[in-house]
Amino acid sequence: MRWMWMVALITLMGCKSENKAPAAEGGAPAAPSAEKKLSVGFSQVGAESAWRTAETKSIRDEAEKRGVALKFADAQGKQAQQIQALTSFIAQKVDVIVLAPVVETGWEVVLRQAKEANIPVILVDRGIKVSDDSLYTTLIASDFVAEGRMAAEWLAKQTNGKANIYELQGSTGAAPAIDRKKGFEEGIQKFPEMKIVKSQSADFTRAKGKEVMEAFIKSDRDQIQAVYAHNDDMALGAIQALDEAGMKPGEGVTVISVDAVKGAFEAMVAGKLNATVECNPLMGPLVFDTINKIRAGEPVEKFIQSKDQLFEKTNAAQVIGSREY
Ligand code: GYE
Repeated sequence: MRWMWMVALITLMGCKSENKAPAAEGGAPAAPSAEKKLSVGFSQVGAESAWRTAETKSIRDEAEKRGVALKFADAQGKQAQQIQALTSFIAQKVDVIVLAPVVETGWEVVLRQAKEANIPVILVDRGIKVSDDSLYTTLIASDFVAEGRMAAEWLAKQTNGKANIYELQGSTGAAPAIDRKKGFEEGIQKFPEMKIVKSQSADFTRAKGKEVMEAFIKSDRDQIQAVYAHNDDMALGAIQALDEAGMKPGEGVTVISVDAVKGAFEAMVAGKLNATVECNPLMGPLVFDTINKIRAGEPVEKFIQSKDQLFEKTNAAQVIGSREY
């Protein structure tokens, strides 16, 4: 009788062991493999323009599609808030940081902390100035100098190399504002009768674009022949001011800007904006493909450039239907 109990006991132990997870090294059963989600901290400039909103949507949608745990921080245009967000991402030990830096300078300390924590940093849409470029892995952006040059060359052709130009600059200290200005000035250099008469920041927003244009109209109404805006939102604000002053934007005053957002195409179809240089914000897929490469230890270019093209009011109607942002 006792032997029957022994057989039952041994059999029972054998069954239970078959139900256990396969023993890991050293005999302890391995925990069920719950794949750890990739965690990414994304510090965004803010929501100052339609372009910015499109960029945010592209990155958040792609994170969701790929099952990435995205920690999103909107800095309302303040660098201090971006630095605070990065510090928090480091403390939370995210796998990767994605940063759209509001301005070019002031990043060394926090990026050094990220490097010491072995957290790779990907810059999107705007570059930075640092003494050690190992502080970030790559920059995914357009070439803003080339965009400024493209705008200048188009305007020179459109005005036969003669125009009094009023410039609406982007946010002070931001890479696109610095470089779009630089490229535009290079582009008009060989046209002595193309002059930037006044230039002022309108912070990439539609409201400030209208405000600054109203001031230009008040002081220089009869001199204004062309407007160069560093983004479409400011151009649309300027167009509103020119319209209200009866100055016929798109005909009496030539208007060119950058971004190529939907609102710009609508203004071109209405004949009020003459041209816009595309700056593609739909970076989501490329950002996460790049993250995968970095985590797989594959080499990644220091600068991954988005390709841009110019759209004019003459072809806006054929293109507007296919625009994604
Ligand atoms: O042109 C503007 C946004 O950094 C390229 O920022 C981006 C710029 C874009 O506010 O609309």
